[in-house]
Amino acid sequence: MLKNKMISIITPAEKNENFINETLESIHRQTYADYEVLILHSDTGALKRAVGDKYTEDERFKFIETDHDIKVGEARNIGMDMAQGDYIYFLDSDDYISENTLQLLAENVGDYPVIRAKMKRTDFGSSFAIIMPGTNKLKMFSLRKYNLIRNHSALNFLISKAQVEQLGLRFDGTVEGFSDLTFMIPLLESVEVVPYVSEAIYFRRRRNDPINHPSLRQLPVEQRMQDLFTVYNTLKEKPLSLEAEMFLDNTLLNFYRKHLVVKFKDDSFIDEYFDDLAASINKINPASLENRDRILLNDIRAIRTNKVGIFKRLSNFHHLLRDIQKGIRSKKGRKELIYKRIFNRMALMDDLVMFESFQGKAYSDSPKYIYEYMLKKRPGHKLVWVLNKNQKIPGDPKTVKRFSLKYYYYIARAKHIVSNVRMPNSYIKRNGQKYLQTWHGTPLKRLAGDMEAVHMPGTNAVRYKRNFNNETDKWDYLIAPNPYSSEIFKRAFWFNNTMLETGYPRNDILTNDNNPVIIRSIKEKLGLPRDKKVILYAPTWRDDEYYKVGKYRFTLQLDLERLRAQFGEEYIILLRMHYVVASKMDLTGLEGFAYDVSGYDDVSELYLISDMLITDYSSVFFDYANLKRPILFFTYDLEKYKDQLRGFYIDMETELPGPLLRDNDALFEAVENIDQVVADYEERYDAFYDRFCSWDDGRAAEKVVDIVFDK
Ligand code: C2G
Repeated sequence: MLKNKMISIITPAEKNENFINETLESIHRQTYADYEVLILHSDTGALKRAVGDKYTEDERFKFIETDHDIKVGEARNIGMDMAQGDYIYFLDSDDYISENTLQLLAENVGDYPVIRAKMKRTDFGSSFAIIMPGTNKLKMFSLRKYNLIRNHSALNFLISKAQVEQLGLRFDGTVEGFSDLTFMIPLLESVEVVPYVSEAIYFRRRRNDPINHPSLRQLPVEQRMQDLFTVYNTLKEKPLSLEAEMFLDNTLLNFYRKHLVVKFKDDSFIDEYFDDLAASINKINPASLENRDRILLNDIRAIRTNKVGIFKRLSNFHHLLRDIQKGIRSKKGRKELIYKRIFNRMALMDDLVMFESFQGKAYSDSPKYIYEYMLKKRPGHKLVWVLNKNQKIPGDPKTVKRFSLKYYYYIARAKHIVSNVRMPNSYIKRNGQKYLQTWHGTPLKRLAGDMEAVHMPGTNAVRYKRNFNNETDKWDYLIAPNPYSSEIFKRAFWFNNTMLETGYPRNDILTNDNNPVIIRSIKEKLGLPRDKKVILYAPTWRDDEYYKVGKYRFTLQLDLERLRAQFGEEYIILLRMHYVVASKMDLTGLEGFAYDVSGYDDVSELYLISDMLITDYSSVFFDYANLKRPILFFTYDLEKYKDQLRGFYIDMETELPGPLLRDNDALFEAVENIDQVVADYEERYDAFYDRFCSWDDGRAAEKVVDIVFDK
């Protein structure tokens, strides 16, 4: 019986070369063998080479060459034209199905023209799931059958080819989003019931790159809106059942409430799209508006009577209400409300510059050096610092705590903002405002857009990248410390504003102040002995070791007792934890040898006074190399860090200016024989220096200020 049911699986593959192997593998593993797979791609030669013999030698897998710029709907139409099966099944080339999905569909379809099975969302990287045997009972959908078009998609329906041909079903090949509706609505209109089998599972991969490789749902709202209007208007031209109409109307109204209302904050968006919106809203069946709330109905009335002015006022008023509702819930919310509604409407102050380093945790990094240069060379500016501790700093500027009301006041009014990390998501970049992002290190670990998975608490890859991209869109200037970073930043931050290829202002002192007098004065400030050499231990943080969001754990693997026993006569050690690490160190018994300098503001000054650096995957070594002093890499968790957490841009084994040391024994041996290590790594160090330090000439702050602040 099953023999007669050949299934044509239609799989458009454009731009999914990275994922398709798992898709094909899941087809290959099916317990049901009577199928063909139509794989559509613009370069089938390359695709075949990429997927390998297993599929190219199996004649059920058919590779069909298409134009490169056709949309998924059009590719599926081409697939349907070529399909030879009794049934059609759409499988996207970044998704996969469990082993018995086709079999269950084929066994249960009976004489029904269409059957549907279960969808599950899965994260990038998840593998095949084991499905527990279930009851295998069919559920029947009749009036509610339209609700089976989850996410507006034709996926995981097994559809009789005869039915498709008889109805002349096509996808709308002109749109990216919602194209399945032109296929699905007439199909479901033509059947009384749709059986549903919950054991046959289709896994939808949650895409992790909404900026460069968005899934259809991740496309910009403007585009999805236009697509929805096109499809909605086309479908509404023909007579429809009330249920189908209500399903379509709901789709439109939900999209309006979820996405358009947010966009309508901006009056110019209303001006641009009001007419298109009105054209579709006017087609809504009155039955779909029953039992809707007043706010929505008022909006709809204004749209239907074509009153743009009233609609704008309503929209502004609703946003004000929403802001107030959101704002009054918390102290921070109230401040943000005042920020958005009051401070942001006051004029920008042209002479005001706001500085921030590591979220107000320190007076440090490039913002500090840009500030100090401006203090000296650019009088006439009002300079404000974000500092969470009460501390006195040169120039005695106004200081504000991050997230205080004054902080919001200044981020609203400052003409210039200088920061080395991201601003809060609530920061609204104003017209005329200039945002100089200094960033805080040459990247070794993969950054933002280049990250595959995100292992930090409280977020996921999609949200992380979206938020990050919203932030980088606000940057007018970004400092690159070297050509290597410039290239990576452009890509990983999606950055195409002004790249300041100047080197790092924070490294100016490594050139200008590398002398005994300054070194002695810093040591005195820290209360360090003068007669001992200094080792600086400055590791980075681990994405997956934390107490809570933003507070990370660090377990010291360095054997301090042994270090003192072996090297205490000659050296002292400074322990410098990353600024997100919240663990406190207990150095009892190690007084006079180990010093916790994690709270010291400026790590650049610590570089100056150290004779040797021990680090791991922290960007500190790129800066430290300016001093041409020895660097050791204590990388006891290299595999985990590299493969599971982040991935690196450079080859740690061959490109670093010092040795990788996996345990305390190896580390101690290197410290013992440091002169030999230096000699062994001389050539690599020179190459490293040329590649990463050649822009740092002691004048970076000056160059940055000259470009960003008119003389
Ligand atoms: N830092 C420090 N002490 C440490 C580690 C880091 O003061 N023990 C400071 C240094 O200025 C360093 C910066 O924080 O350059 C960034 O630290 P990384 O360890 O490199 O980690 P991260 O904050 O994740 O930034 O492009 C750079 C990356 O974004 C890395």
